[in-house]
Amino acid sequence: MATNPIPQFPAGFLWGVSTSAHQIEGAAGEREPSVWDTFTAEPGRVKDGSTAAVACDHYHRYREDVALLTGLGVDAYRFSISWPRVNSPGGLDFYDRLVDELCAAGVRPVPTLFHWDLPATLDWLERDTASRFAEYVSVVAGRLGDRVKKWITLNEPAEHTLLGHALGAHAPGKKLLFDAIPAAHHQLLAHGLAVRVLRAAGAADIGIANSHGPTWPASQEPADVVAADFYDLLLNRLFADPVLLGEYPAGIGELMPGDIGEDLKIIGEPLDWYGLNYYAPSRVGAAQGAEIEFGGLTLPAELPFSVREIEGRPVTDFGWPVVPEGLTELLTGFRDRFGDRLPPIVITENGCSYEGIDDQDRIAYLDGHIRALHAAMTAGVDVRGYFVWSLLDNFEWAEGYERRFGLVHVDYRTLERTPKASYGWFRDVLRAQR
Ligand code: GBH
Repeated sequence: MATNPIPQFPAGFLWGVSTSAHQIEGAAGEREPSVWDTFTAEPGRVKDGSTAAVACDHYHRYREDVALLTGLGVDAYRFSISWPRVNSPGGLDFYDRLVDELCAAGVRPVPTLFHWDLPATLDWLERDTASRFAEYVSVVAGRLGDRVKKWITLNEPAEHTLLGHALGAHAPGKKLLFDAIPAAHHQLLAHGLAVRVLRAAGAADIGIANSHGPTWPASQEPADVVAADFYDLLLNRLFADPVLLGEYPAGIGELMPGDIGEDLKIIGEPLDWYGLNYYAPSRVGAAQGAEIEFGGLTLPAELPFSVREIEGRPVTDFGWPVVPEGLTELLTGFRDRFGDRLPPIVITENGCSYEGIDDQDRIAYLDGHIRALHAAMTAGVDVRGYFVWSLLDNFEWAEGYERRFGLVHVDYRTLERTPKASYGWFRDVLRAQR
């Protein structure tokens, strides 16, 4: 591990950690069901057969978790608000208490309004879900807007579309391949409507958390280059272009439901900042005409690309390669592509899964990525914050509890929290920045 100190970031740079409601809260009986409750109840959907009924029991232990944030010394905490909980009696009271606790601790609350736990009665393939979302956002903003200043509309509509609606690996478990595209459009529309609702409620610090990574062609063979470009279109441009430019990339608009001209104006509402979740780049080549197992997923043979291994790199427990300079490339690439249409960036997630409490691998991962971020800033990219995924080990979706992303270890029998070596390391990094 590098021993030279991490370079100094500008004053006011926002340091934080992230979580999401379904992954940590538990107390599933105290809210309406979400699509994830329905999905995890079906046998074989989650690798270890677990559900998030209890998870980290954060719903009952949030005070202890806020104390962990204070101990860490972060400026901000990114969490998500569960829409099914807000729909339930007393649900909004929980977020009210959490926000109060954070404010009292001097930690800025940064809620995400949707992180994949859609109420079980709703469906992103229905356009009306976007309007329902706007109504829900208005209720939340009305209650929390006096204390919450920084808002995130959606988390990773790309993953929620791809994994949840195209491949069936996540809730709601639909395997529609390209027929999943309307679910992307309706989430993006929900994003734009939410921006308008938040603006009307006086919010002036609004972003989205989109998942992005550089796409590297497997070779310079035309078939590989074309396939990689298509993958980049689906995972990166399909979700960045409408938000930042108010238009879909060429070739995609035609797949969208109906006349979307007005929708694009809504989706392209200007943002105060753009959130990027970065984990790893992807190496992509031509389709191989067969199913492939990759990164915990089974990719069907019908896809017009194949995802390949990035060789010669350490990998996390999840099998994802560790490529810190991919973050520099991603950031400079965004700056070059979007120019003055790009608002300031915040890294809303970055992290890795490793076992163990003496997690030197996680320290090395974070150290490398924070330096790579600094390099992008030195190259002129305007980045205003960095959030580690995640504060706690938690329910890692289809992987259940087997993947541990936390700076804090959670014993799922006793629910005891134990700070890992990386927690102490990050605390010291933050102290050195003051
Ligand atoms: C995020 O998704 C989620 O927002 C969060 O809830 C989740 O817990 C966290 O990340 C960890 O998974 O196989 O090398 O090509 C992350 C989406 C999709 C990013 C798969 C990395 C594959 C890397 N991820 N992608 S690789």
